[in-house]
Amino acid sequence: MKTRAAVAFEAQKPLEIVELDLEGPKEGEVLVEIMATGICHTDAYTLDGLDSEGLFPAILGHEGAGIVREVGPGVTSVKPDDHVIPLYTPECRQCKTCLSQKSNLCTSIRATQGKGVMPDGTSRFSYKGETIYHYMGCSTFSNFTVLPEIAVAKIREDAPFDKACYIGCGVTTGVGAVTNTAKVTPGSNVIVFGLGGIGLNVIQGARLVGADKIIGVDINDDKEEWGRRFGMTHFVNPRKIDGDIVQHLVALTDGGGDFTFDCTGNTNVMRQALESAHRGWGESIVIGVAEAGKEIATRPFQLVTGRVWKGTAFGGARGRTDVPKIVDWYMDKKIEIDPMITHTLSLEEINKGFDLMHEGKSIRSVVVY
Ligand code: NAD
Ligand code: AHE
Ligand code: ZN
Repeated sequence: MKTRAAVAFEAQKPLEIVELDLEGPKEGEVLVEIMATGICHTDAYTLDGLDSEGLFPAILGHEGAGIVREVGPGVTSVKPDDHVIPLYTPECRQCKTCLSQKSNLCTSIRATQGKGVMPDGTSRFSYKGETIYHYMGCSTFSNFTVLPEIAVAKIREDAPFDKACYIGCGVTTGVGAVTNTAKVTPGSNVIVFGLGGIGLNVIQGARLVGADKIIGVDINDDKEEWGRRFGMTHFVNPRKIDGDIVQHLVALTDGGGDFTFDCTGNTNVMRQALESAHRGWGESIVIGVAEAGKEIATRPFQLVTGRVWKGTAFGGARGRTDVPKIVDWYMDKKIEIDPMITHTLSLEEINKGFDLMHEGKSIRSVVVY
């Protein structure tokens, strides 16, 4: 069949809207009509050529919601007309990691996913006979995409696609980092570095679990109002304080944050986040994705004196199990999504979504097909 998609033909070039060829679902796969997709900073990072796994030409996008239109042989867990969210972290329920119940990092298809192909080693997308790679197993910047059955979460049908798509990455990552990874306890002091599409969800997650001080740190003053809107109690712009940001935050929290989160992807900020965690017990969670070749550093003394450095992917969520629950939280108004979707665009306008993100003018842009 044909599908309309925004294709990343090369790094650092705008996406091009073209009609391309899509093969139907094979065994264990489903064809999904994507109804809406968010644009996450990770899409921009890959398009900018900063992803060590980045492949071109590819169809980016990993934050979508849509409808199953066809299923391949052997598919049992979803059927045509089901509403689904694609999962870049699938849940096979059979691999060592899924069975361990210790992590959400299902390994069953990770190797082929990182190579831009389906589990059988081939791509379903082509343009003028040339292979186009899948991205993060999702490729939601295409109106139709093919996904492994284990990489879709069935969701309730009354959830609006243009909001539910954000649960495909940003919402789940931010809220889940608080509830699943850090397990933030009521009354904790929390410090969030980077108040974008992820950081604001960490803030609303911290509010949800009853954190005490919720301190937001961002170099963009416009983010103060956004942070306060979702529960932030204090705002710090590191460029506007006298002296060192870590000392400033340690003083503000009487010793450091019980939990700190990096939502910037900047390795210097990751160090600041670790070092502003409380001596003896503070935990710092890396959410941001750093560009290829970057490394983190700190004095080992920071860990010797009890701070814990952790990371999280997709907020530690087991997609098929947890994503439908997060959709319920949204529909039951336990968490907010609508105000964070600052821009709704057509597929033709998708490059504007990337510009708005780079200019710090959007929280989330959503493309509606
Ligand atoms: P975004 O562009 O919406 O937000 C980033 C924010 O960080 C902006 O508000 C920006 O002003 C702020 N910032 C930049 N440099 C800063 C600095 N030095 N100090 C303080 N603030 C600074 O991006 P996003 O969509 O929120 O994504 C944030 C990061 O999370 C990215 O690295 C993205 O790739 C990553 N991410 C990771 C996961 C995961 O599963 N681990 C999931 C989604 C996104
Ligand atoms: N491809 C990069 C790694 C990128 C990365 O860490 N991705 C996160 C999700 S970001 C969503 O916006 C993730 O899920 N990581 C776990 C995984 O298995 O990819 C690189 O460095 O090669
Ligand atoms: Zn993302």
